[in-house]
Amino acid sequence: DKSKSGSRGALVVIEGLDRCGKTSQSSRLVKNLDELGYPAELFRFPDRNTVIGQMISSYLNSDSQLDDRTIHLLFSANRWEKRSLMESKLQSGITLIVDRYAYSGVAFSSAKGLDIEWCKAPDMGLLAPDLVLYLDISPEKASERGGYGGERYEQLEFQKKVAQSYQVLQDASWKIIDANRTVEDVEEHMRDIVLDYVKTCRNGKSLSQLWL
Ligand code: FDM
Repeated sequence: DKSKSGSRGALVVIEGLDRCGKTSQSSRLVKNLDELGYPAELFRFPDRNTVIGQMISSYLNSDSQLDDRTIHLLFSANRWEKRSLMESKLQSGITLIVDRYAYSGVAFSSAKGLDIEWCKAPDMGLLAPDLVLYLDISPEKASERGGYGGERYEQLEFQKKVAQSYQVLQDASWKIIDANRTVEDVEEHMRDIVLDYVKTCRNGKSLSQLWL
């Protein structure tokens, strides 16, 4: 029974380097789950629609300058401001597909040289994902995909450091997806994995907190 009452949705995070295909795969995943009768919604961080999100957006476009710790805390605050909304959606049975999360926060800031434990601290206590899908592609290959846009972090040397930082963050909730395959192959693979988790969460797996 797909509309089982009282059962929660799954919290699924999609991570990876810029140009790995995260954003289009996240939308396809939401559509696929919906079509199979499992309600799903897309979240994306940074969420540029809030006041904090607008400060982040202006920083990413280089319209403003902020020191590394300040922008790190804004990215984290941008997740905290969505926490209760996310929790209520999950509790109402909606699966959330989240395009970037705290792992991006730590990977990008620690790639600048900030201490990793310092980077993790502000995100401790956010909702922990049931599953993290890491779309794995080499920094070189990502940079060839239609080229980078003009945003602050879209440079090969920096993306190489981000890839190394991501490696340190992997834990038991991660699955590595080979993102070098066709869009359709990646889509199908992700859908199958996520369906498993959606079913597990419906059967009563409880929500936990990140990095505590
Ligand atoms: N980014 C994203 C961070 O540096 N920290 C964060 O916490 C998050 C969520 O912002 F370069 C970086 C990653 C990326 C940039 O992301 C904007 P999108 O996915 O291109 O909007």
